[in-house]
Amino acid sequence: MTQIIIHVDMDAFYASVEVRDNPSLAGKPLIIGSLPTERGVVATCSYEARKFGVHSAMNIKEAYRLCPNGVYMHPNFEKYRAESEKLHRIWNDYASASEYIALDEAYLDVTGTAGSVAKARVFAQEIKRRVREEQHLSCSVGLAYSKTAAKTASEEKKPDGYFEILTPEDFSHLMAEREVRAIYTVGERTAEKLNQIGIFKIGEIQPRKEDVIRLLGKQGKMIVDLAAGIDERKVVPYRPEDAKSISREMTFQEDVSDYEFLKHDMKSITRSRILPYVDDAVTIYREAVRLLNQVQHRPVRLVGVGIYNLSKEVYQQLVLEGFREEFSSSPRDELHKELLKLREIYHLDYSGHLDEIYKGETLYRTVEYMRKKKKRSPQ
Ligand code: DCP
Ligand code: MG
Repeated sequence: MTQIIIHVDMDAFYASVEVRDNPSLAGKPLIIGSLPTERGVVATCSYEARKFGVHSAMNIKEAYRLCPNGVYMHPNFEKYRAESEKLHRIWNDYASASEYIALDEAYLDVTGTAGSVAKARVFAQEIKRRVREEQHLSCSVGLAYSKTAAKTASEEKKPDGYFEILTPEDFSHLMAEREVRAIYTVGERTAEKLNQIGIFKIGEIQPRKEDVIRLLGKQGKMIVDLAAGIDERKVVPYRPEDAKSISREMTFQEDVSDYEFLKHDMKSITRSRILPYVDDAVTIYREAVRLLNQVQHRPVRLVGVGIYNLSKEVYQQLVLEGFREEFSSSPRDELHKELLKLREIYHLDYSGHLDEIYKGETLYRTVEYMRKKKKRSPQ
């Protein structure tokens, strides 16, 4: 699987938070939204209320008609927002990137953090356990190869559910008998258009894909893919700091006429290593060089360094002491030393530009220059 994605969705979120904080509500049909005497709608309701047919976005008068013995409450957004932050913190422990969809829902990219489906399964169970033990709430979790499949999976066994969809075939098989509306991006109007050409179920899309594309153009193409379980969308972190990785890469300029280079096969080689606590550029640089030295040297078009699974380290103080012992000089001096070595090799003088290089401003230009220089006078 190229991606391993977990989708988490809290069960009856607002209602569950209220029940947790007021156990006398447990087991009762609870409706969060307006009071029956007011104008308004249902935000959500407990699963007990759902048995009466009450659901989100329903007019409150209609809800009251269906469920006159329910408990009706106003929402407390402050409380749900605070709760949501605590949940995000738990979920974040397992993901390299987290995309929050609503207060109670997120896509977690666990491709790199889990490394295998078996481990991702353990993550999913741990998330459920921690949400239960630490927040006293229940959630439903889906594990899948894509975002769409993960979301579908988390809805499959609600409440307190867990479900996996591991291949596009499993996805399209599961969805075959469902209405086209169940496909992401298919709204009421699109569904109507599909119905007009005789397509009602998801399983009917694939055999008539040309018709669907003719009818809906670009969106049609996407619908055809989604029905077949093809969805390569990435988990997009809501805030940059939620991406616990950082990487920089540099593509070297090459003359188009440099056919010698273009003849080489374009292969990307990745080497990685788990490091104990690091928070300085010099250590990262040295590790990167060590890894670079492990690969066979050949013409290179792009070089990059990435750091994953970053965290805010609580033991920072302790580690900084060790850091000082190890490096008698500052990272800046270390960088200077490295640059002096490069100067020897490339006959380069950048004294006076150290500040700019250190800040990364002229790094690109410097590296490009070094590359050309080396080409002209091979060592
Ligand atoms: N919400 C809302 N209005 C809606 C839908 C939802 O105010 N039309 C709020 C209340 C929900 C929360 O967002 O508690 C999360 O929405 P979900 O769709 O995930 O619904 P629930 O978590 O309440 O229930 P479920 O168990 O179906 O996920
Ligand atoms: Mg929910």
